[in-house]
Amino acid sequence: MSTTQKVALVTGITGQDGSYLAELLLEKGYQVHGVKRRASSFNTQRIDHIYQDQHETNVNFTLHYGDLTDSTNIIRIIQEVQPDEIYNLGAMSHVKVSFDSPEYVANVDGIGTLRILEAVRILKLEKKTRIYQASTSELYGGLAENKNAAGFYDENSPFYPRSPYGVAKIYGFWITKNYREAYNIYACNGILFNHESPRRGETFVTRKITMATAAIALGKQDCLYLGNLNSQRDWGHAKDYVEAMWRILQQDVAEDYVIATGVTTYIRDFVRFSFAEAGIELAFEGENENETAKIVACNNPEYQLEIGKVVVRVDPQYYRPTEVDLLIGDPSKSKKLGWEPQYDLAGLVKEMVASDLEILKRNR
Ligand code: NAP
Ligand code: F7E
Repeated sequence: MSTTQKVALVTGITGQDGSYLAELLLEKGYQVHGVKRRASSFNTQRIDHIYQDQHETNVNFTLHYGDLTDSTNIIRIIQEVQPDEIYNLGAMSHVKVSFDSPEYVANVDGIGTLRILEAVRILKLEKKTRIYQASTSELYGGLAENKNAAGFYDENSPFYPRSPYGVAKIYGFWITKNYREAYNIYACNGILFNHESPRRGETFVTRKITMATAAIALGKQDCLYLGNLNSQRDWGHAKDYVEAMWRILQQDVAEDYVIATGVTTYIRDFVRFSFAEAGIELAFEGENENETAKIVACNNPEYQLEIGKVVVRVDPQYYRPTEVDLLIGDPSKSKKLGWEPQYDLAGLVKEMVASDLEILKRNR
């Protein structure tokens, strides 16, 4: 290892963002350490390719067993690794599930952040370790009156979280800011709006839709059941967003940044775009629980689909006790980072649908 080689520690490395960030940091010449949870079945699918590549040379990529609910392993790993940068991406990240496990989410997503900050404070490493905290647009809660004059959420917009996930993450946000101010620790919040990819977990709405598009096109699924089609999200690509995380930690002064596209889209329209990507045109009718979408045209001769068949229905079991109706972020400040996303929504949908079609065809 060269003496100038930077060392990064990534919690949540087995997740969507962790896997893209690990690739980016390795490309940039970092030594990357990741924290993975012990599980009874494999949980490293998103990073196996990195592990295998690195196995040949076996120098720059190391995984450590650990959990954000356990201070002892957090302290030990940080002491062993002596990181220049820590990216705290580990979290129970599913908003709907957070209503079922609120205490666990508070422990992992809220107190887990404190454990990282406190370990860095206690250990007094020789290096001035920089910390990135994975904050979220869920902090805003989607209240219309809290948008800025231009109609966006920005770094100064008030927070009003609407789920145990959002409430836990707001603790993570403020404790990060407090450790920066109280102890002069270089710690930043990236307030990231939704970002997706072919590696997105299959129960988040975009991936659920692109997988169902592929499965319905190939005759493997009859119908896609969704919850609230009327909410709106500002969707970017995870590959672009991990680049922003890295840039946030390269600035002279530690600050918080909104990372977003500035464009918002209804869930219903994402469904439309996804099926259109496979050559299937849908028409929606009805409202709320009674809303459905049927096939009105299919211009892909590969797929044997019945025109008029209903392929999307609403199932209220996917509704949330409190919903975030609208998210749209103001990316103005992120321009200071020199950050420009490479993907737009069309490019994102195209890549996700193509990937899911390929996965399902391979497993035919
Ligand atoms: P993800 O795919 O759900 O990944 C979450 C990661 O956290 C996984 O590696 C998971 O491990 C790990 N994890 C869960 N519980 C843990 C625990 N108790 N201790 C240690 N690690 C634990 O999430 P993501 O989409 O990559 O998001 C990364 C981070 O950004 C999260 O903090 C999320 O809340 C935040 N965020 C995401 C978005 C978005 O749109 N994707 C937007 C804003 C903020 P397993 O693989 O073992 O489950
Ligand atoms: O839901 C609606 C749902 O679960 C998006 C996490 O990464 O981004 C993510 O949180 C919208 C909501 O993401 C279904 O009600 C309709 O309005 O894909 P989602 P999320 O809740 O926005 C933020 C920024 C994070 O920080 C989180 O970690 O889609 N929706 N029907 C549905 N959602 C799901 N999951 N499943 C449905 O069937």
